[in-house]
Amino acid sequence: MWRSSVRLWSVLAVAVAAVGCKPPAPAELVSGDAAKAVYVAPGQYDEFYAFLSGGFSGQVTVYALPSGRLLKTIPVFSQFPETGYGYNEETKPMLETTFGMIPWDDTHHAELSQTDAVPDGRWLFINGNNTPRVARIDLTRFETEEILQIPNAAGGHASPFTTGNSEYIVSATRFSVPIPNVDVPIASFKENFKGTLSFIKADVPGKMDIAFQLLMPGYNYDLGHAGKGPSDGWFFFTTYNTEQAYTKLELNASKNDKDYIAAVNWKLAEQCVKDGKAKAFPSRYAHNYLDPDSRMAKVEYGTSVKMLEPAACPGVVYLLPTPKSPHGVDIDPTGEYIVGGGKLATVIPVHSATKIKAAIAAKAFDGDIGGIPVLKYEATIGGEVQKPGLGPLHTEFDGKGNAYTTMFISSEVVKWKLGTWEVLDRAPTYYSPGHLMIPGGDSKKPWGKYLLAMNKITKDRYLPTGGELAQSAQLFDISGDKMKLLLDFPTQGEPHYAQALPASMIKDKQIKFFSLAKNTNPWVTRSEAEGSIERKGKAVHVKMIAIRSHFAPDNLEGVEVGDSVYFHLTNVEQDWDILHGFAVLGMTNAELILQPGETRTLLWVPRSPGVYPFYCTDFCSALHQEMQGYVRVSAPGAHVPLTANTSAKAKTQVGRLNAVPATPEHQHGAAGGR
Ligand code: K7E
Ligand code: CUA
Repeated sequence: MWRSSVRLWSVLAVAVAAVGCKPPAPAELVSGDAAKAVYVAPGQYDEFYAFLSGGFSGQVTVYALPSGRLLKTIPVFSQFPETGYGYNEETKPMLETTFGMIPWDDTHHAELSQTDAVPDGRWLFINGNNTPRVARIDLTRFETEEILQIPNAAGGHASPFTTGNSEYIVSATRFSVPIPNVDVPIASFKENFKGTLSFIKADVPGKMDIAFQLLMPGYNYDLGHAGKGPSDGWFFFTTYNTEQAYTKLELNASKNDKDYIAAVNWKLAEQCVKDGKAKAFPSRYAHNYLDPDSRMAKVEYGTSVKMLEPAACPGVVYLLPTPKSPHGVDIDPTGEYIVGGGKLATVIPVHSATKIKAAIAAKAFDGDIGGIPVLKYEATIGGEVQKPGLGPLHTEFDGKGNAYTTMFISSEVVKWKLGTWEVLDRAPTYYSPGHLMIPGGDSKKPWGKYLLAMNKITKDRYLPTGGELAQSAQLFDISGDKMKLLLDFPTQGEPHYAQALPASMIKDKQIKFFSLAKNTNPWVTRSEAEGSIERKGKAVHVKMIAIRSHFAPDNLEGVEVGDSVYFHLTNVEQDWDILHGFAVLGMTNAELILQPGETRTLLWVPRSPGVYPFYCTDFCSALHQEMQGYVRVSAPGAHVPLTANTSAKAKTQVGRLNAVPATPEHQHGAAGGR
């Protein structure tokens, strides 16, 4: 959600008051065949997967379109009880940062990986907005596999937009801060505060890293998009607060008639970095990676980044004046047009890639800022959409020469024509849309059949649910000349951006289970005979299997109050969708959920003597309710023999003190610099 000026908010307040009293959309607004258009009969599949940012939930939600059915939540920057992400020892390291473990962040922009500027179905990227991070989600597992922290940044909002072959994804600092971040007076903003634009190597799983950072003037950076076609090799970022205000921004950052879109020549930046023009800049940041075989996450810390100053690489960045506090910057499928979403502007300004290049060649400059040339507005502007509506934010494209822009204040989606700039159609939304999404709508080849508007206000759209109402998305058919509203559906968290692709691209690539043979978790238990209980000082390690419909071992004795009990469970099923759960009475770190073939570990420190039952929490068979066991906990020093009722072979290992592999915690603590 973007922040805006007092004026805007007062306009908004009026707008909201007005829309707030509106009755629900009259039936005529939805044409007779709308229900049929979104009805997916039982047993049928939808046409698209849509990945919605969960906003302040820190997650990604997966919906099917056109039905609007929720398929899954993918946890990314927040712990998630449905999968145990961030609770079990294997995935806790995913949430590690240089500030410690952060169990909750805010996600804004889902971004599919691309090949030749078209979504390719390999990965989905998403940003952590508060403590700047980017994540990679693997689309064969629907699981977060990698998270990289961005140093020298605060608020990773213009993120994680991708270059055409996902060579890089980017993250721009939202807030300028002292870089390095040291103790200075806030009033020294103009001297000491800077922004950074980070380019992140993203095309090799496990190897995400900061390729370089570009040091920028102390503005706020908002959104970005990569060029393509004639703008290939360039990356565009919106700025606001070019006033460099540090207090009462809603007033003080809305004074300038124009702010800038920063055009970064990333291929030149790459060359300058290769030529040694970037300086090593000591920086600490976490890189977390979930190995697909062991299914264990590890943290490594980076110690330095390459910082490129524009002065050291002339031509690497230009500023394009753009009215007014621009939010989105969106590039049309041909790559010729760069659309600014000037949220306080009265027009939608569109820069032309051809004109930008000509203006650079002709040095059509209006001075410079800290050595960064400012191009003349008239020299780069390709056109303006007149009277588009109020509060333009974000634009996507249908691949047929049309653009669609959300109007936050006038609560509508406006369709307009690229090149002639004429407004073709308007469709009301309910209410105050932020982002909109057309499958592939920011790429070279949009699948321009549907448009999803993600709205900020839902009063009167659904059955009320207390002080907070369901979040909302609205689906439009855009296959004809006029947009047709098809469906409202509720969403989780606050959806900002989303991306979608045809289901056929990834549905047959889904893994069905994890191979037990390939499971390299040091605590894997592949058969009942391998189950065991072992003590090493105060640590007790239990190796246990789960299978329909029992745990083995299922009776444990010899545990003492104050022990650190590690339950290492392996689900030995090798069959699609057969999960088991594991929960122990009084266990403070909650539960485990185990996908077939994987090992998961839970740490439990019992606080009082007694006998504690455990059971399976995922209904797995007719005898699921029989899937249970007991742990006996004795007083410290009671010396009850350590036993587990598995096979004879397993019992011979009971009490063994040596040759205990490191716990996941030890491993992650031992991870060094890189
Ligand atoms: Cu417009 Cu964070 Cu992309 Cu919200 S942002 S809407
Ligand atoms: Cu295993 Cu229920």
